[in-house]
Amino acid sequence: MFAGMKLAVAIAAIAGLSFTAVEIVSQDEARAQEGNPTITITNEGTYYTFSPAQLDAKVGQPITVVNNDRYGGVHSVTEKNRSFSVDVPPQSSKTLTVEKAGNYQYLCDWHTDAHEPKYGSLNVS
Ligand SMILES: [Cu+2]
Repeated sequence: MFAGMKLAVAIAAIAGLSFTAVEIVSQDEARAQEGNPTITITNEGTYYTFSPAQLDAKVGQPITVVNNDRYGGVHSVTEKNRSFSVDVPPQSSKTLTVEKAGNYQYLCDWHTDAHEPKYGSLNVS
């Protein structure tokens, strides 16, 4: 086998392996999100967003709050009447659980007017 051909085979093998690895990670993430309701905070233009804007969860079920703010800000998920609140440092996630059923509106305590929409909705049943 020529050296060039060996290199091509090696590159193809590495590319194949990394493709498989990426595939496994994304399936795990999909499975994690299925069983675990997740609120993701991101930047969209000049505003921050809570995604999804409306989320369903069960009483006592862990809700993951992911802070993907690429500018490195701390954000929170704070219920309008402060029945629950969690601060999430940049590029990390925290778990929130709500122990009482209800339809809650929450905002970010750090930037009350910089999230669009201002309130996210969390329906706990
Ligand atoms: Cu914020």
